[in-house]
Amino acid sequence: MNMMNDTIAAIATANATGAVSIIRISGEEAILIASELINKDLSKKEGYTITFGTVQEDNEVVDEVLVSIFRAPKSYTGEDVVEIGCHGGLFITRKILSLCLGKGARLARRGEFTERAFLNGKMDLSQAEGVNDLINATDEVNAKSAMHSLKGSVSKILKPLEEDLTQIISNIEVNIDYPEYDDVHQLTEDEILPKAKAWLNDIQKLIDEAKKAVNIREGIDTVILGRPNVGKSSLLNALLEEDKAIVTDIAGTTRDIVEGTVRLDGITLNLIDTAGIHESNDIVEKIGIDKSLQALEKAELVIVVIDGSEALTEEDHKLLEMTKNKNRIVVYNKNDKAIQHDGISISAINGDVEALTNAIKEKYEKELYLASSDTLNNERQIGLAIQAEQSMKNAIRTLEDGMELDLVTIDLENAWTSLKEITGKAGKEDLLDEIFSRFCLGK
Ligand SMILES: Nc1nc2c(ncn2[C@@H]2O[C@H](COP(=O)(O)OP(=O)(O)OP(=O)(O)O)[C@@H](O)[C@H]2O)c(=O)[nH]1
Ligand SMILES: [Mg+2]
Repeated sequence: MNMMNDTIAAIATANATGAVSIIRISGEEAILIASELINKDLSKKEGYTITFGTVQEDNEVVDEVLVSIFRAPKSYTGEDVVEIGCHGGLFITRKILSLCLGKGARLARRGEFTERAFLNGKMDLSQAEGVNDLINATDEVNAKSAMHSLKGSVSKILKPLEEDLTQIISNIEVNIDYPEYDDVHQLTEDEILPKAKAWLNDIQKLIDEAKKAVNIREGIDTVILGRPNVGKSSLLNALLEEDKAIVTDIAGTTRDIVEGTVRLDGITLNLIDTAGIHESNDIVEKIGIDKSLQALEKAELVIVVIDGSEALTEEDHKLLEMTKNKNRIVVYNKNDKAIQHDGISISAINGDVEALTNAIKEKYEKELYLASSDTLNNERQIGLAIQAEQSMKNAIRTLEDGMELDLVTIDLENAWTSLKEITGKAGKEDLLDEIFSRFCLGK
């Protein structure tokens, strides 16, 4: 906690020219430093006030500024915080920061303001991650889920489970350590086992939902597959609304993999257009086809494109057979000159792909709902939930084997610790460093 006695400063706004910039100072000396900077006594100013002032250096005016004061503990970090709003030129902003440093502030490390907020109990770890996610959110679903976690949704969903566990663990501890207390209920294996199974179920549901939510936010790896010339690249271009892949009427146009990202109402697809699959003797094309097949292996969603203007060929049937156990959507393209087929029919060349995008949205409706509701939010949180799941499985096994209750508590405590670490309450310092180092300076 020693580090926290010093006063830190950083530019809180983007490293770019704008109308205004903000320099943020936090710590015991924040108000003193700002007072010296603008030659005004701010020591009596209350929190949530704004003061106009002039920054001077060697009797020259550097800038006119607005100084916002937040007094501990009612501030972002929980310490005294001053935000100096100056004109947004890079030179001016850096100048004022360096004047603050000259008056005794230390340059903040990346994410140090948020780290202090966490250490001062202003937010838990999942909320701090929410700050980072919100800053980096590129669409509404991401921003919404970041805002949820910023508001403490993660600790909220974990709370009932944690409380239940805490209660049972402490009950067992009392039973073991103070057998003479007969006013405390004596728990038995038979009572704990169904509870442990229910907890395991809760944890697994959390993991499952979170994985789906994270996946949909980060992007579903989607491969566009089909024999040559059916319109795969045309479909990629139609979905991306740009001419990214080369389209010609020559079979075997696409040889390398072409990628692009598309967002459909919050569902992100990482699209891969591939070489048309068929028997080929061309060396380059063969390599391309191998790449297509590798992409197929890894894909979470496969869009199988069929030329709807022709009858299905043997190659189409092979591809349908090859992908039948995959999560797939079959589309009939070229419906502008089509023989009618049952199923999803599109015209990539005319940008008429709504039947497909609707099918995708329908397929991921539940996940999309999860992605914008309260779930665990990232790989770190999910990883800890998986540890808790493992510990809970161990607890169940120990119970079923009829082992002593004190052995069961070890597993239950491990599960509890893992869950607590999600919000950082059982925190490890090195872990904190890693998370906070991902923050932007001044946040
Ligand atoms: N009429 C019609 N023609 C289409 C449509 N989509 C694609 N085409 C035509 O089909 C031909 C092949 O299109 P591509 O998008 O290059 O097909 P591909 O599946 O990527 O082909 P390869 O890369 O060779 O495997 C081109 O001449 C396109 O103009 C469509 O919706 N309607
Ligand atoms: Mg192509």
